[in-house]
Amino acid sequence: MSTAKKVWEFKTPLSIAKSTRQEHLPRLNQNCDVGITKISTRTDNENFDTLEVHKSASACCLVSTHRPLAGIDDYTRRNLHGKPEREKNSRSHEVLQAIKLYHKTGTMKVWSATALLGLAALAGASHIVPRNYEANDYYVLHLDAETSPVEVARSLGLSHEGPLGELKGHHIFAARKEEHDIVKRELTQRKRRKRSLGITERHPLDGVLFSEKQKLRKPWEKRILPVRPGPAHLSKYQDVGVDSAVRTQADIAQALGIKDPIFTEQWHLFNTVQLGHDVNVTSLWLEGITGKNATVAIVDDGLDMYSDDLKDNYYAAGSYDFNDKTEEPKPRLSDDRHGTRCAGEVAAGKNNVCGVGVAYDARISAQRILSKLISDADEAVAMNYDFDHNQIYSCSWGPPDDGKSMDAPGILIKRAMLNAVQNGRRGLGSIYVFASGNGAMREDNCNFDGYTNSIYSITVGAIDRKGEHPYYSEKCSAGLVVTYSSGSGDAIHTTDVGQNSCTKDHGGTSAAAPLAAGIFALALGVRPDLTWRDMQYLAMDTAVPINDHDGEWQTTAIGKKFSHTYGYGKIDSYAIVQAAKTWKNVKPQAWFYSPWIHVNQDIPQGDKGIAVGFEVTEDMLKEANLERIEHVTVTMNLKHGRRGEVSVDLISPSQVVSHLSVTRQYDDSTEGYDDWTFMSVAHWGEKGVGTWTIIVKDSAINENKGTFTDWHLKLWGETRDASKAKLLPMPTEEDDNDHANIATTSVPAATTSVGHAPTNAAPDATLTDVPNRPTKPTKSASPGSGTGEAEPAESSAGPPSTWLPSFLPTFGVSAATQVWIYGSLVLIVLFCSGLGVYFWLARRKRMRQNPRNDYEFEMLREEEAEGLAGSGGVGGAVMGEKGGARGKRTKGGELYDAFAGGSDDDDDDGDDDDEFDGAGAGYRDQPSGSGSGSGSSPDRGNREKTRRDTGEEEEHHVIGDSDDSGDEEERPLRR
Ligand SMILES: [Ca+2]
Ligand SMILES: [Ca+2]
Ligand SMILES: [Ca+2]
Repeated sequence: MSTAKKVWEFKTPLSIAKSTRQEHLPRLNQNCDVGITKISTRTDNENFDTLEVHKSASACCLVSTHRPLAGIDDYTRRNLHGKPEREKNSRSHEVLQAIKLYHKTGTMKVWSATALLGLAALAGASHIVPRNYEANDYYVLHLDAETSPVEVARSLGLSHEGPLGELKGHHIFAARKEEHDIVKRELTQRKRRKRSLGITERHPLDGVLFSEKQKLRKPWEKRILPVRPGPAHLSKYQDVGVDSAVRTQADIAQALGIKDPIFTEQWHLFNTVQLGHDVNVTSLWLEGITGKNATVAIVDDGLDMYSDDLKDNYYAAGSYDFNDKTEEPKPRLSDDRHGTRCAGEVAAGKNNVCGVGVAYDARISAQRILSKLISDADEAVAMNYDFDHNQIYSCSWGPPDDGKSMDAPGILIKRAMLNAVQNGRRGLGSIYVFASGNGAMREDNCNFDGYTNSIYSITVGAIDRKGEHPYYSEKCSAGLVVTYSSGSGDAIHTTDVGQNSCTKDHGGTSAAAPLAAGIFALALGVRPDLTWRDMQYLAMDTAVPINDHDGEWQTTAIGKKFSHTYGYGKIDSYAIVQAAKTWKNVKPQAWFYSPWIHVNQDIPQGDKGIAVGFEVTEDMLKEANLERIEHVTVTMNLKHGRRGEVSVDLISPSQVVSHLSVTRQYDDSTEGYDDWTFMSVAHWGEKGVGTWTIIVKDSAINENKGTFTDWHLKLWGETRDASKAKLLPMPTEEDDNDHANIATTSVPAATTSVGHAPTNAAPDATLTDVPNRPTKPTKSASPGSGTGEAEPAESSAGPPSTWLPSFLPTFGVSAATQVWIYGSLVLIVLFCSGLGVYFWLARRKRMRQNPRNDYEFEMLREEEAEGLAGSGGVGGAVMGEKGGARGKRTKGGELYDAFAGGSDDDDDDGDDDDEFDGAGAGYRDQPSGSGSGSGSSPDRGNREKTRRDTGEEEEHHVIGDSDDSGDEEERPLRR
């Protein structure tokens, strides 16, 4: 069908004309190769116009009408024989869109030969123009609302290829191949001229907000079943089912009319051997909940839409092949099997082929992006493809799981993902489901993957048919849930490429993510109005903790169990759908950003670490309109000789611990962390008020050392007042470049060591200081206010003394109290000298373990805490000792009793409270397993590195980026 002739018929007179406002048109391309073979306009009583065109992937189309557009909705697409074609709503939607857009601009011209632009473009995939990277360069430019892409194209000598998918204001341009970035050069020159000549007259280039030269890069890696040494016996699992369960399974199949030949092998749907180890879905099917009216997009290496098991549920209008630029994303390479297998798990039909999908009446579409080199621009379009109808995007791929990559999507893809949650599904938000990764045996961790640690994705890990953690499934603080996949001798049995082919070997976290996506489709089938955040709440709230004996679990502030291995537990289909039925939609999203907290201290090696606290006050959250937390992200910088030796933990005011980063033995990068963002879902539901402490450690004593530069805390959650909700601005490359603009504090460093740490490094804590005026770290923030750089104590050397641990809360101090704070600086000096003695004593005290985390704390005397507070207090918040300070409200009244606060919020903490009277606490890692040796380090994966190495970084140019950073629209709000 890709080259068939199509006829559209409109109940409105149509004209085709050349647009004068091409930004509103999908494509005005001089090189348009669409041929309109015949256009018949018949103006009968009903004013029909008929257009007949050759369909082609590359088209330019301008269509308009003289009349009100209402009638257009009645259009029908007909085939060559005049028969109406089956509606493909996405296509029709696009056609209408284009027409409306053009109509808005108003200009009508008599059509001419050059104006005969194909409707084909509108027909679906048309907005993806084939690219010729051999001969051309491609640029994506983000233009402001006043700027026409045509003018920009003219000004730069480029060819405007059309808008970039669903990203508003973004356009793609082609140019003759050149070594360098010609757009950047022009923009820079324009800027220089403007400045030197004092030009004020507006020029089209002044409307360019962002530009990026596109590069083809390797596709991301599939989360395919890792190959293990030794023979694979995946298909030989032969345990016999329990009789009663086998009978029940047969009864269910009969009741539902399931005759699919491998249904009985599909243990993940109904496990007759390990009872209860399945997704618990059959009762939903019996209720008639089978995924009807839900759509899942499989973003992968294609989908065999000619498989008898998939063809009935295949949704062609929402599908596209971004690798071969055709409308049919079918498998073309010998190993293009992955996407088809994933699709089968979601929605293999109930028929006589293979088995069934978990949502066997759902629709499935496909975006093929993993089979060839691809550009960020194309991936961005794929991630938003038909996003009003594609509800869930199932993604079983990402950066290499080699235990050393640290890579994230490029800026355009990040924008596409934010655009999806803001505008997809008509504003409810697209739901991204990502496989956590298969690198656990190489100590890889999903917080080193910018897709899985995005707050916009639901990260799904794996468990096997016995409910155990398979060796490959990556853990991290960003993992929300797990579900079934390969391990313990079996794998997922699903549809394969071919008309009637099945496989028994689908596995890895690749198989877990689509299963989760299918289950979420069941929930959407019942409640299509769930937002992207509602779905995350439901997944978190209804997941079932498993394997509670393995020591991975901690109780969160809202009484949930969280594990870095299993997230909140395994998905229970029945539970999540039942909860969805009566779920009350949450209020819009809000966020709070701390200023950058400058540390600039050496990271001690061994048992010690640096702990730095930041206190969040009630007022800050009020101002941010943030009621309760969902996600927490930490963006940070550090330098280190071997990144894999570093680990980072975050401790919340409620004492919930997130292992943001872990040590990785294969990660020998020397790049450290460069504005890398880690994420945690462990703090879901917390209020957020109190001290948040970050602890950075280098657990290996050797020649590889490092420095912790700075960090930045962001709390994301639900608004207090929904009427004041805002939309997050699109991310820019400059978002994290404001380090120096913020009022910060320096951190006094104290290191501590905890006695002998159990295998893992024991951490230590240090204290820190706090930044002053945490809100709005804008340039206006006056650095002057605060900061005293306390002397860095830096001690790793001495006798290990325990210090104030990380838990020193910081307190925000009002300007008025600053005066006395300065006075307290003196105390600090005294305090420091007393520390040695204190710790020596303190150390003897047996630290008590926090049952949840095995953290040990020591108390600080109040005087000490006071001293600390004073010191930190400089301008703003003082770091208090966590927990400490409890009763001590000092003069300023500023010390916050973080600990007590936490306990108020959650009863679970109760027993710990007493222990934290002091300020600091030694910090100890968990016993092996979850967090122990951790070190992580971010790098931007090879891809990013390449980008930088080649100087491409420079290709991202924003007019006014450094100098005239005026475009507020582009800057995220910092609150
Ligand atoms: Ca089937
Ligand atoms: Ca990984
Ligand atoms: Ca080291």
